Amino acid sequence: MSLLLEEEELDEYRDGSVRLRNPNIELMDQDILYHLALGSESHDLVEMFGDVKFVCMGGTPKRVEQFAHFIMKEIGHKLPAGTTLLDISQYSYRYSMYKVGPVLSISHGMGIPSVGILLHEVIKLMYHAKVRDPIFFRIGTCGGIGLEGGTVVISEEAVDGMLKSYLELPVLGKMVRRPAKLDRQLARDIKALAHRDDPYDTIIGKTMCTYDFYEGQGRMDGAFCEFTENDKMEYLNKLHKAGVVNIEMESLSFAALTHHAGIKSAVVCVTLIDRFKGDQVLAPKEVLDEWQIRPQQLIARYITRYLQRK
Ligand code: R2B
Ligand code: URA
Repeated sequence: MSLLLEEEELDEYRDGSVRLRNPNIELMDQDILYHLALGSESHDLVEMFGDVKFVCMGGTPKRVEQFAHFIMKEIGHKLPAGTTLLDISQYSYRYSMYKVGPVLSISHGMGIPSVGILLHEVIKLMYHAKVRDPIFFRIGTCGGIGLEGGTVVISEEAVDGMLKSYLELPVLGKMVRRPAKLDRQLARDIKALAHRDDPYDTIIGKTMCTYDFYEGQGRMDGAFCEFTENDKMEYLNKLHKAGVVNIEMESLSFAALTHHAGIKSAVVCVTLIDRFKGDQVLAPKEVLDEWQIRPQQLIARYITRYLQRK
């Protein structure tokens, strides 16, 4: 039997604190956030993270380090004299995490399992640190469908490779489904920050999230391919007709787990390729690097405006 979890009542969380939905955690003597190299007893998580408002995730350690430096400049955050930005999770050898005032910048690796493990631990981190109303962003890359490389896509919802808008996870031998919902108002607010004279488009659309980069995304250049060019184009056209504008590998879990925790979230990715035109990512490295700054700039604008309003 599959279980679609109902819309939950929010009453007990009106103060904005993060909903864990796990009665076991508060009964534990300590909670080790293993993949972050942090623990609820070994670290003063309220002191270290209590002022966090924004959690920004990206695929690679390098990109999130760059984002941390970039956001530091944008919000005018000053580090104590003689200190530099530190990878807080360096000894996990799994994920990288940087803190710049109210902003956490964390790498999530590739794919649903990797981002899912991280989200469990970061959501618990928010809970232990008593953070209220955090906003989570995924800042990433994707393939576009009928979009030029360098286009910025803000996801309105995430669907899987079968166009289903929920995450499915086998738990104790039963399939658990969680709706992959993103905050539509947040998506519109981010879109409103795109500049009219930006030399690229910024759009809102549906995002397909896959379990694989090659066959799962209809690529013909993996180690295996058992379909034809026609089959592929038929599938991409079907996606396009269904309103899917981009393809990546984390949004389904990101949307489902943040929604389940009652956390506002958005996914903003830049396209590296138009999948109607090919499978291989051919743009030169300098071009790819410039494109990847675009979603960072948009989120930085959101964060800066938000902090100015405070
Ligand atoms: C986008 O890029 C990665 C694959 O190259 C994957 O993490 C994703 O979602
Ligand atoms: N990331 C993906 O998952 N797919 C692409 O085509 C490009 C980046």
